[in-house]
Amino acid sequence: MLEFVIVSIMGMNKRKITAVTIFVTTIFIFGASTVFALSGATVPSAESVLTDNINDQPVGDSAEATQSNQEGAKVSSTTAVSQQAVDGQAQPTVQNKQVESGLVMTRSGNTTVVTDGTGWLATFTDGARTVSMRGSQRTFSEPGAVYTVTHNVWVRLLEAPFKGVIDEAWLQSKVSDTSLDALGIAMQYISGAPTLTDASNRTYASDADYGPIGPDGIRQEGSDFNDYLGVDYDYNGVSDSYEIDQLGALDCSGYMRMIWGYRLGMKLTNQADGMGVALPRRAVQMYASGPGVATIAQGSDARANMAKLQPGDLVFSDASTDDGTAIDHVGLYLGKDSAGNYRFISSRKTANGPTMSDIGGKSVLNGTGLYAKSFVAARRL
Ligand SMILES: [Ca+2]
Ligand SMILES: [Ca+2]
Ligand SMILES: [Ca+2]
Repeated sequence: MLEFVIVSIMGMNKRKITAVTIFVTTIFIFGASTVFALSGATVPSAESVLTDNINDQPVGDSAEATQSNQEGAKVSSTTAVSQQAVDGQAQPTVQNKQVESGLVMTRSGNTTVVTDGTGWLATFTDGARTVSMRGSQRTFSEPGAVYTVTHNVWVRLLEAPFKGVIDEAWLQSKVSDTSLDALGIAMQYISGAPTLTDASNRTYASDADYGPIGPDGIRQEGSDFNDYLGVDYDYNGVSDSYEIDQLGALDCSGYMRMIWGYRLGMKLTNQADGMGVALPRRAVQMYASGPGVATIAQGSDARANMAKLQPGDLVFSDASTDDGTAIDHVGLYLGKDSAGNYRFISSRKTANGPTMSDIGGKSVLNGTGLYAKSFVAARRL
């Protein structure tokens, strides 16, 4: 790891050296295996998290995307844009340009890929707020994990779903941003993660449980982000009280709401229908009506489309027959692991919380494990 960092510094400009230096310091202090569970991140207060109305339902549309190659020749193509996330106001127009910064934008399907002199820099997806971008190389691991995930992809959130126009100032600011991204935040809840508290001494990250053990001896679902925090949460005037026996616990969908909602500020709802703008409580609802776009649609051959996945995508499984063929599990795709498998992280009963290890089923989408066989869909928020 150290060798990599030194090589990187030699090839970087001054601003990036600063970012990498911070990274190196973190490694020295904490060790590479848990570094991503430890760095600081913005922690909103419960009151500051969005509780807006979500009755401004977006209007579906499809739009014409225009692109040109580096030489300036115009190429037009029709691009299907998410019906949920595009409000029909703006027509996506991507103008490839050899800008001052040397960035080149290229349309590919429903994505816009940005490259610079070094190569791939970022990928924007029509209708999605998440942007994957190049950053320092990281290794995701947890105590006892046999397989790790190493790559240089960081996942950032746009203020609004992407409509085809790249804000270069935003992109530049995020490329040099060393604050924790969605993947880094996700690692703050794994086994062995340290307890982190906010200004009011409330624990906002730690080795999370899945839920309390029920009368049947099995860990119970039902632990949402506010149960973990021990705070009542207001949804447009309707308060959801926390349950004291679920303090410090996150079930699979509660874990996603903690990462994307409480920590990153995405809208949350207590309604079954997220209307494409808010993250509902349950996995099945997140897939059906959460923000962003379904990058792998339920009903398609999900396993044949795994190559479409990007780190940060929500991945859904129908792992239990208790609810029939409904989606019943959600995880976060991390990337290809050290064995070349499509590895994700999710909160589950057997592991008593979030894990990227093969506890209670392999945390991979390919192969013959429980979650591989039951993998049915993906959504990019
Ligand atoms: Ca609860
Ligand atoms: Ca099911
Ligand atoms: Ca745990």
